[in-house]
Amino acid sequence: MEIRAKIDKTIKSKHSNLIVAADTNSAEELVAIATNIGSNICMLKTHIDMIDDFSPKLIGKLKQIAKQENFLLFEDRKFADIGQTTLHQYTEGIFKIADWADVVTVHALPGPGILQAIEPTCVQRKSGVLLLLQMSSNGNLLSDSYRQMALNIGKKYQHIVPGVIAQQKLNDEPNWLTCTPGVKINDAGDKLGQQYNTPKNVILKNNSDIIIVGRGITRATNPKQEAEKYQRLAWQSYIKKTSM
Ligand code: 5BU
Repeated sequence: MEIRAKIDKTIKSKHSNLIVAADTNSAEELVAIATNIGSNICMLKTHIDMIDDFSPKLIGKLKQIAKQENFLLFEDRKFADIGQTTLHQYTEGIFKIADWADVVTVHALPGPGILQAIEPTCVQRKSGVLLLLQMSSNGNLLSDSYRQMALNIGKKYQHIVPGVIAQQKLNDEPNWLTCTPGVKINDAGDKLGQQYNTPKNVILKNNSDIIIVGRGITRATNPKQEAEKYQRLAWQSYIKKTSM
Protein backbone atom coordinates (compact mmCIF):
# COMPACT_ATOMS: atom_id res chain seq x y z
CA MET A 1 0.00 0.00 0.00
CA GLU A 2 1.25 3.50 -0.78
CA ILE A 3 2.33 5.52 2.22
CA ARG A 4 -0.45 8.14 1.91
CA ALA A 5 -3.11 5.41 1.86
CA LYS A 6 -1.40 3.67 4.78
CA ILE A 7 -1.52 6.84 6.90
CA ASP A 8 -5.19 7.49 6.00
CA LYS A 9 -6.12 3.92 6.83
CA THR A 10 -4.35 4.05 10.19
CA ILE A 11 -6.00 7.36 11.14
CA LYS A 12 -9.47 6.12 10.23
CA SER A 13 -9.22 2.66 11.74
CA LYS A 14 -7.83 3.94 15.06
CA HIS A 15 -9.79 7.20 15.20
CA SER A 16 -6.50 8.89 15.86
CA ASN A 17 -4.92 11.90 14.22
CA LEU A 18 -2.40 12.07 17.05
CA ILE A 19 1.36 11.65 16.66
CA VAL A 20 3.38 11.38 19.86
CA ALA A 21 6.92 12.78 19.89
CA ALA A 22 8.79 10.29 22.07
CA ASP A 23 11.77 12.47 22.91
CA THR A 24 13.96 10.55 25.33
CA ASN A 25 17.62 9.49 25.53
CA SER A 26 16.80 6.01 26.80
CA ALA A 27 15.97 3.00 24.62
CA GLU A 28 14.03 1.47 27.47
CA GLU A 29 11.93 4.58 27.95
CA LEU A 30 11.26 4.83 24.22
CA VAL A 31 9.94 1.26 24.19
CA ALA A 32 7.90 1.98 27.34
CA ILE A 33 6.30 5.07 25.76
CA ALA A 34 5.48 3.15 22.57
CA THR A 35 3.94 0.31 24.56
CA ASN A 36 1.99 2.59 26.86
CA ILE A 37 0.41 4.95 24.30
CA GLY A 38 0.69 2.83 21.14
CA SER A 39 -3.05 2.25 20.94
CA ASN A 40 -3.73 6.02 20.93
CA ILE A 41 -1.55 7.12 18.05
CA CYS A 42 -1.36 6.97 14.26
CA MET A 43 2.43 7.47 14.32
CA LEU A 44 5.27 7.44 16.80
CA LYS A 45 7.75 10.23 16.14
CA THR A 46 11.37 9.57 17.10
CA HIS A 47 14.69 11.39 17.20
CA ILE A 48 16.71 8.21 17.06
CA ASP A 49 20.03 10.09 17.34
CA MET A 50 19.01 11.22 20.86
CA ILE A 51 19.22 7.69 22.21
CA ASP A 52 22.29 7.06 24.40
CA ASP A 53 22.10 3.28 24.26
CA PHE A 54 20.96 2.73 20.67
CA SER A 55 21.22 -0.76 19.22
CA PRO A 56 19.49 -2.43 16.25
CA LYS A 57 17.53 -4.40 18.86
CA LEU A 58 15.63 -1.22 19.71
CA ILE A 59 14.43 -0.96 16.12
CA GLY A 60 13.27 -4.57 16.23
CA LYS A 61 11.22 -3.83 19.34
CA LEU A 62 9.73 -0.63 17.92
CA LYS A 63 8.74 -2.41 14.72
CA GLN A 64 7.10 -5.16 16.73
CA ILE A 65 5.06 -2.72 18.86
CA ALA A 66 4.17 -0.68 15.77
CA LYS A 67 2.79 -3.79 14.08
CA GLN A 68 0.94 -4.96 17.16
CA GLU A 69 -0.61 -1.57 17.94
CA ASN A 70 -1.02 -0.52 14.30
CA PHE A 71 0.94 2.74 14.11
CA LEU A 72 3.62 4.02 11.76
CA LEU A 73 7.20 4.94 12.60
CA PHE A 74 8.16 8.55 11.91
CA GLU A 75 11.83 9.56 12.23
CA ASP A 76 12.04 13.34 12.52
CA ARG A 77 15.53 13.45 11.02
CA LYS A 78 15.12 16.81 9.24
CA PHE A 79 17.54 15.98 6.43
CA ALA A 80 19.04 19.16 5.00
CA ASP A 81 22.16 18.26 3.02
CA ILE A 82 23.02 17.72 -0.65
CA GLY A 83 21.33 14.71 -2.25
CA GLN A 84 24.35 12.40 -2.12
CA THR A 85 24.98 12.95 1.59
CA THR A 86 21.30 12.71 2.46
CA LEU A 87 21.05 9.38 0.67
CA HIS A 88 23.94 8.00 2.76
CA GLN A 89 22.45 9.38 5.97
CA TYR A 90 19.05 7.90 5.10
CA THR A 91 20.19 4.41 4.17
CA GLU A 92 23.48 3.85 6.03
CA GLY A 93 25.25 4.54 9.33
CA ILE A 94 24.23 2.85 12.56
CA PHE A 95 20.59 3.96 12.36
CA LYS A 96 19.79 2.71 8.81
CA ILE A 97 16.69 4.92 8.90
CA ALA A 98 15.36 3.81 5.50
CA ASP A 99 15.08 0.23 6.79
CA TRP A 100 12.44 1.03 9.37
CA ALA A 101 11.02 4.59 9.17
CA ASP A 102 7.69 4.84 7.35
CA VAL A 103 8.16 8.60 7.08
CA VAL A 104 11.01 11.06 7.60
CA THR A 105 11.17 14.84 7.65
CA VAL A 106 13.13 16.67 4.96
CA HIS A 107 14.03 20.34 4.57
CA ALA A 108 13.68 21.80 1.07
CA LEU A 109 16.61 24.10 1.82
CA PRO A 110 19.18 22.30 -0.42
CA GLY A 111 16.80 22.27 -3.43
CA PRO A 112 15.12 19.40 -5.32
CA GLY A 113 18.24 17.16 -5.27
CA ILE A 114 17.45 16.12 -1.71
CA LEU A 115 14.14 14.54 -2.78
CA GLN A 116 15.57 13.24 -6.04
CA ALA A 117 18.27 11.40 -4.04
CA ILE A 118 15.96 9.47 -1.74
CA GLU A 119 13.06 9.00 -4.16
CA PRO A 120 14.07 5.53 -5.44
CA THR A 121 14.47 4.20 -1.88
CA CYS A 122 11.12 5.69 -0.84
CA VAL A 123 9.39 4.17 -3.87
CA GLN A 124 11.00 0.80 -3.31
CA ARG A 125 10.13 0.68 0.38
CA LYS A 126 6.76 2.42 0.06
CA SER A 127 7.87 5.00 2.59
CA GLY A 128 7.51 8.74 2.44
CA VAL A 129 8.65 12.26 3.23
CA LEU A 130 6.98 14.93 5.29
CA LEU A 131 8.27 18.14 3.79
CA LEU A 132 9.08 20.92 6.24
CA LEU A 133 7.23 24.09 5.26
CA GLN A 134 6.91 25.88 8.61
CA MET A 135 8.36 25.46 12.10
CA SER A 136 6.83 26.09 15.49
CA SER A 137 9.83 27.82 17.05
CA ASN A 138 9.93 31.52 17.74
CA GLY A 139 12.02 33.53 15.23
CA ASN A 140 12.49 30.64 12.78
CA LEU A 141 13.65 31.64 9.30
CA LEU A 142 11.13 29.71 7.20
CA SER A 143 9.52 32.77 5.60
CA ASP A 144 6.42 32.85 3.40
CA SER A 145 8.52 33.10 0.26
CA TYR A 146 10.72 30.18 1.39
CA ARG A 147 7.59 28.16 2.07
CA GLN A 148 6.24 28.87 -1.41
CA MET A 149 9.47 27.72 -3.04
CA ALA A 150 9.63 24.63 -0.81
CA LEU A 151 6.06 23.82 -1.75
CA ASN A 152 6.87 24.03 -5.46
CA ILE A 153 9.72 21.55 -4.97
CA GLY A 154 7.45 19.18 -3.05
CA LYS A 155 4.73 19.30 -5.71
CA LYS A 156 7.08 17.61 -8.19
CA TYR A 157 7.54 14.70 -5.76
CA GLN A 158 3.96 14.20 -4.63
CA HIS A 159 4.22 10.43 -5.06
CA ILE A 160 6.69 10.25 -2.14
CA VAL A 161 5.34 13.22 -0.15
CA PRO A 162 2.14 12.26 1.70
CA GLY A 163 2.18 15.43 3.73
CA VAL A 164 3.89 18.47 5.13
CA ILE A 165 4.91 19.83 8.49
CA ALA A 166 3.32 23.22 8.97
CA GLN A 167 1.50 25.30 11.54
CA GLN A 168 -1.61 25.57 9.37
CA LYS A 169 -3.08 24.16 6.17
CA LEU A 170 -1.68 26.25 3.35
CA ASN A 171 -4.12 27.13 0.61
CA ASP A 172 -2.19 26.29 -2.50
CA GLU A 173 -0.87 22.88 -1.53
CA PRO A 174 -1.97 19.67 -3.26
CA ASN A 175 -3.77 16.89 -1.43
CA TRP A 176 -1.27 16.73 1.41
CA LEU A 177 -1.84 15.92 5.06
CA THR A 178 -0.77 18.79 7.29
CA CYS A 179 1.00 17.69 10.48
CA THR A 180 1.50 20.28 13.19
CA PRO A 181 4.03 20.19 16.03
CA GLY A 182 4.02 22.68 18.91
CA VAL A 183 0.83 21.40 20.57
CA LYS A 184 0.15 21.50 24.30
CA ILE A 185 -2.85 22.38 26.39
CA ASN A 186 -2.38 25.02 29.11
CA ASP A 187 1.09 26.13 28.04
CA ALA A 188 2.22 28.87 25.64
CA GLY A 189 5.75 27.61 25.08
CA ASP A 190 9.01 26.47 26.66
CA LYS A 191 12.13 28.43 27.61
CA LEU A 192 13.96 27.59 24.37
CA GLY A 193 11.65 29.10 21.77
CA GLN A 194 9.02 26.40 21.38
CA GLN A 195 5.53 27.88 20.84
CA TYR A 196 2.36 25.93 21.64
CA ASN A 197 -1.16 25.88 20.31
CA THR A 198 -4.16 23.80 21.43
CA PRO A 199 -5.41 20.72 19.53
CA LYS A 200 -8.72 22.44 18.80
CA ASN A 201 -7.08 25.57 17.37
CA VAL A 202 -4.65 23.54 15.30
CA ILE A 203 -7.34 21.35 13.70
CA LEU A 204 -10.31 23.71 13.51
CA LYS A 205 -8.83 27.19 13.30
CA ASN A 206 -5.61 26.40 11.43
CA ASN A 207 -7.23 23.61 9.42
CA SER A 208 -4.42 21.14 10.04
CA ASP A 209 -5.04 17.36 9.99
CA ILE A 210 -2.68 15.79 12.52
CA ILE A 211 -1.30 17.06 15.82
CA ILE A 212 2.19 16.21 17.09
CA VAL A 213 2.47 16.21 20.88
CA GLY A 214 5.63 15.58 22.88
CA ARG A 215 6.08 16.72 26.46
CA GLY A 216 2.36 17.45 26.86
CA ILE A 217 1.95 13.67 26.95
CA THR A 218 5.32 12.12 27.72
CA ARG A 219 6.08 14.37 30.70
CA ALA A 220 2.55 14.33 32.13
CA THR A 221 1.92 12.70 35.51
CA ASN A 222 -0.25 10.14 33.74
CA PRO A 223 0.92 9.89 30.10
CA LYS A 224 -1.70 7.28 29.14
CA GLN A 225 -4.57 9.40 30.41
CA GLU A 226 -3.13 12.46 28.67
CA ALA A 227 -2.66 10.55 25.39
CA GLU A 228 -6.31 9.52 25.54
CA LYS A 229 -7.29 13.15 26.14
CA TYR A 230 -5.24 14.54 23.23
CA GLN A 231 -6.47 11.73 20.98
CA ARG A 232 -10.09 12.53 21.86
CA LEU A 233 -9.69 16.31 21.45
CA ALA A 234 -7.89 16.02 18.11
CA TRP A 235 -10.30 13.42 16.75
CA GLN A 236 -13.44 15.34 17.81
CA SER A 237 -12.09 18.45 16.07
CA TYR A 238 -11.18 16.41 12.97
CA ILE A 239 -14.68 14.92 12.74
CA LYS A 240 -16.24 18.34 13.21
CA LYS A 241 -14.01 19.78 10.50
CA THR A 242 -14.67 17.03 7.98
CA SER A 243 -18.44 17.21 8.53
CA MET A 244 -18.53 21.01 8.04
P1 5BU B 1 7.13 19.07 22.42
O1 5BU B 1 7.64 18.36 23.61
O2 5BU B 1 5.64 18.83 22.16
O3 5BU B 1 7.51 20.53 22.40
O4 5BU B 1 7.93 18.37 21.21
C1 5BU B 1 7.74 18.73 19.88
C2 5BU B 1 8.44 17.76 18.95
O5 5BU B 1 8.19 18.16 17.60
C3 5BU B 1 9.95 17.71 19.10
O6 5BU B 1 10.37 16.39 18.84
C4 5BU B 1 10.48 18.63 18.02
O7 5BU B 1 11.73 18.22 17.52
C5 5BU B 1 9.41 18.51 16.94
N1 5BU B 1 9.20 19.73 16.14
C6 5BU B 1 8.77 20.91 16.69
O8 5BU B 1 8.55 21.01 17.89
N2 5BU B 1 8.56 21.98 15.88
C7 5BU B 1 8.80 21.96 14.56
O9 5BU B 1 8.58 22.95 13.86
C8 5BU B 1 9.24 20.72 14.01
C9 5BU B 1 9.43 19.64 14.82
BR1 5BU B 1 9.54 20.65 12.23
